[in-house]
Amino acid sequence: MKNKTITLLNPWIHDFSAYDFWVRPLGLLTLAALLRRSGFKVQVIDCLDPYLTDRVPGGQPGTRKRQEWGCGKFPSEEIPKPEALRPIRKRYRRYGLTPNALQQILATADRPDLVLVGSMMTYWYPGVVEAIGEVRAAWPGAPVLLGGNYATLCPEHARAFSGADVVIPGDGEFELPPVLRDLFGARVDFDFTAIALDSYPYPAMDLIGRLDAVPILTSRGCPYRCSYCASGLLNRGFRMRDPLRVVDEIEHWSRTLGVRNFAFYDDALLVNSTDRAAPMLEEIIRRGLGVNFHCPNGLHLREITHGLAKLLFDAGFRTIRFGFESASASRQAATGGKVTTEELRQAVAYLQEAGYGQADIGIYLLCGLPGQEAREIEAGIDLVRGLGAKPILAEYSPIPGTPLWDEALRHARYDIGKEPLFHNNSLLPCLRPDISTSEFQALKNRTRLGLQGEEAH
Ligand code: B12
Ligand code: SF4
Repeated sequence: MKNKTITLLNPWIHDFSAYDFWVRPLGLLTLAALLRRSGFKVQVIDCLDPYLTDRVPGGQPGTRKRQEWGCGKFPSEEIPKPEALRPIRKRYRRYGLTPNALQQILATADRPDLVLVGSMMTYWYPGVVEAIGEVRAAWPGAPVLLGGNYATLCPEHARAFSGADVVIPGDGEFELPPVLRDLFGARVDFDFTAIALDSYPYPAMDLIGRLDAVPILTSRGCPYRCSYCASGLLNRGFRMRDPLRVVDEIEHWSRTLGVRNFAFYDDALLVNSTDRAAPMLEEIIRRGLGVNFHCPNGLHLREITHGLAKLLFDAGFRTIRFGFESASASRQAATGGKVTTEELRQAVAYLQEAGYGQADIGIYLLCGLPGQEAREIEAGIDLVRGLGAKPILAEYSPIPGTPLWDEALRHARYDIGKEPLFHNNSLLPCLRPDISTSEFQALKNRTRLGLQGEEAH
């Protein structure tokens, strides 16, 4: 496959709001590394890369407001809302490169033999459609394959509306080889062992020009099956890496790219902590890497012990977030039993002993679940604040195929079954109609009461 070029494209985000919490196209970069190892020439274009405009011929560097820990604002511009969102009284934006910058990048890139387009949130599909349109205009006739979470969770919608030639649900490393064989007429071997994540090459970070932070995965999937979560639909079981190989990877990026910030993208970073997180953290401390770690996804409170809390602190975990979701014992049990209130209490005490302050210990509380009353959300906020941690409201995004989906369909204020735009968490699609906007705002304000060092977003 030496003479074939494949372009991997990470599309724009179209949304009411978006913030770059270490957002990188890890799935596409993983596929790029596998394709490169099997002999293809690959190029990556990330519409969300804040530094990509520097490479636009004759282009001006984009406006970038980056924070010291490697996250920051995306450049953005207001765009018309899609028809379905017209009644929503919020501004709608395209986050990432301007279309003009993308057009220039496409015009000067090598014309590929194939384009692979990724996708993340289901309700970000208009950015996918627009990006595919630009690819079609720049490279007429080049085949376009679409994969990623939107393609996996809403395959029929993606087939009808994305404009891609082929929509491929599931993990690309398993699904792509037969498609590539049919397309190029030769066998493609990604040369990895399905169960062993350590047999994968490192994601092709070097194909992104400049990085403030690198995403890291120590595992894929999760052994739990919470009713609101898509992890079980997106992954083939729970696959784990050797913790020492993870530290090798962190050290590799820190040495070769000079990156000081790492964001764990795991669904279940702390699960089986004795065999995984604890040895990984001990090794990070032993090697004295001196880098910062962030966890934009919720960690498992149940795993926190006195020793693990101290290891997290000593190893440089700064932004720690945990999934608690609800203070209601019946909700905890009905949604999958991943944590109890007693486990929250104990974990927060251990984290405080380890040195974390109130603003450091972020506890996610799901809000807008089907049928959920305001007082359940309020009780969660008060409990978390009372324990000396920081409550963070996570608005529920209904996801097709999850156990809670049918209930979500019954409670939704919009036609979520037909239109993925309505899965958008910021629309709170399943919020009870008797919770008014001002009451919800009061709940949000309640999370901030008395908190020191509050983040600006
Ligand atoms: C990291 C992450 C984030 C990061 C950002 C990630 C990013 N790069 O954009 C942050 C923290 C910002 C985030 C935020 C949120 N997230 Co999130 N997030 C994830 C998470 C855990 C991992 C994604 C990832 O990189 N996985 C690892 C890589 C290797 O996998 P991958 O990208 O899927 O790629 C593989 C395949 O998809 C495929 N593939 C990918 N591209 C292509 C292309 C082709 C052509 C092919 C063939 C295959 C293919 O092959 C790849 C390799 O196997 C996923 C869960 C998950 N396990 O996917 C949730 C997930 C996507 N998030 C979700 C949710 C609900 C949210 C929030 C709404 C949470 C909240 N209530 O606040 C917010 C929304 C933010 C917003 N502004 O709207 C939901 C999806 C919701 C939806 N309706 O689509 C998910 C699925 C979580 C879940 N378990 O339910 N998230
Ligand atoms: S524990 Fe977290 S990742 Fe696992 S199924 Fe539940 S919400 Fe999803």
